[in-house]
Amino acid sequence: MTVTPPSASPTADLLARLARLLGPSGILTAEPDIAPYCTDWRSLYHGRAAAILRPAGTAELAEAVALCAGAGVAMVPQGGNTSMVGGATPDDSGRAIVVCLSRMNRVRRIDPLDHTMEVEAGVTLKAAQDAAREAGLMLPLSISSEGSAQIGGVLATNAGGNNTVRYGNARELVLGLEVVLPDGGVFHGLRRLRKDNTGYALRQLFVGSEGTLGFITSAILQLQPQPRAVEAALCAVADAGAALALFAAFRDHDPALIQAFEYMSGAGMDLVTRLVPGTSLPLAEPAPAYVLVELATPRRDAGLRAALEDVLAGMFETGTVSDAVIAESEGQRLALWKLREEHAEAQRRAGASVKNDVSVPVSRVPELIARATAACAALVPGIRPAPFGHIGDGNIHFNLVQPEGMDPAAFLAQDHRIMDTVAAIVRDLDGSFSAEHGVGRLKPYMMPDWRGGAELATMRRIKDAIDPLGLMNPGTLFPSAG
Ligand code: 2HG
Ligand code: ZN
Repeated sequence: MTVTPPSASPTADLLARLARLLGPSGILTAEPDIAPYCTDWRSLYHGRAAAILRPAGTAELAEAVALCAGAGVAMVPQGGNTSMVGGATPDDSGRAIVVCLSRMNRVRRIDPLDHTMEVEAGVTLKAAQDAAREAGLMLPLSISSEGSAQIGGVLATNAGGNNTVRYGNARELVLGLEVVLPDGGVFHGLRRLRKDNTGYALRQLFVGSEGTLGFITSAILQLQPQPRAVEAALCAVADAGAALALFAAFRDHDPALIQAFEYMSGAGMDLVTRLVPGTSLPLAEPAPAYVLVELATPRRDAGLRAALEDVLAGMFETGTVSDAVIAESEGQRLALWKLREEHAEAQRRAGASVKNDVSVPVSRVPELIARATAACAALVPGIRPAPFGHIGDGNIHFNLVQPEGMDPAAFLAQDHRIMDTVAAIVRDLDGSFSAEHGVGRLKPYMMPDWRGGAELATMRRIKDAIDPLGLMNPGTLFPSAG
């Protein structure tokens, strides 16, 4: 194992050189300007930084990185700052420099024949989706934080989200990448080829690297045809087993139609409708669990509505679905999605929560939810499990909200106990301790146990080869002694 020396503090001379290079809008050094970049969305981590860099382009960034690397200064890439695992928050040493690419926010090109788009890292996912839609195409990546999350962060963390069941994770959408390496060199890989079999697929190293190997500055993304029809329904079910029976029925009918298949517990839905203004349950009564299913197709005359109604009618007959509402307008479809997408926000409003972004084989989700619910209730009396998520791909957010009235800090002090309890069950079910949120600062301690031996050692060797000084996003992904 290589032991990385601690990074250096930026000197006044380095900061002055960076200021000359980037200009007044390219660097922030005043404490109040820096503060928002030093806390994560969940307020779990409160770091410090010597400066925030906001370069205007790749060449500027490359020069700035070379200066920082030459001075041995650590760099923390930060996109929309929506990490669920503290992956973009600097440590509390105050020595690191946070680098944001939000000024690099152009959609450079959309090619309607190639079905590709070239985007800069600072474009929000929502803006990229909108640009694709305006060009008559679709960027099929959808996550709750898409209004703030930026392409650079979305790719660096290999985001998953609601459409993974059909199109895969962010990784599957990346044809080409441009990356500024930790020494300021630039990897020019903005190719838009479906076939390019020329050695290691380097771009895939950076996707999911969580900012530990370099800065993703722009990407070529694979687009899809825009759907000609979309239908969504919210269905009341008894439990995750019934949700999977419904999933199987839609898949039997036509697997190519399923755009999203999301699970929500009754407890999670209750928090949303109570705590998030502008939401209400569009069913006669609350249910133990819900499914939000979306069907979509680019085919003409595909009879999507009939498909949805047929499958639901069959499921009513077997009792798998007890109630359902089909969106009758785009407004209603968005209202159904709001009930799903506000789950994280509702849980934040409910107090402290411990998140377990886990995956298991789809068939084992019911067992995961049943066992983890019982185990956590035994561990912390009054704990409020509110599992939800992407059941169609096996990724459940097994989140637990603190007991009513408990001190949030006292609850969070037990986070490892709770996470380890859930993780033990996930492991028993052949799953993963992080399905889509990554490892960040929250979960490196789990890496030796889960990815130890040759796997972690190989990751370490790759890290050492590309970032030998250990300057990129220190404290994330890798355990300190691993
Ligand atoms: C989602 O699916 C996000 O909404 C956030 O991945 C999940 O709050 C969470 O744990
Ligand atoms: Zn999710």
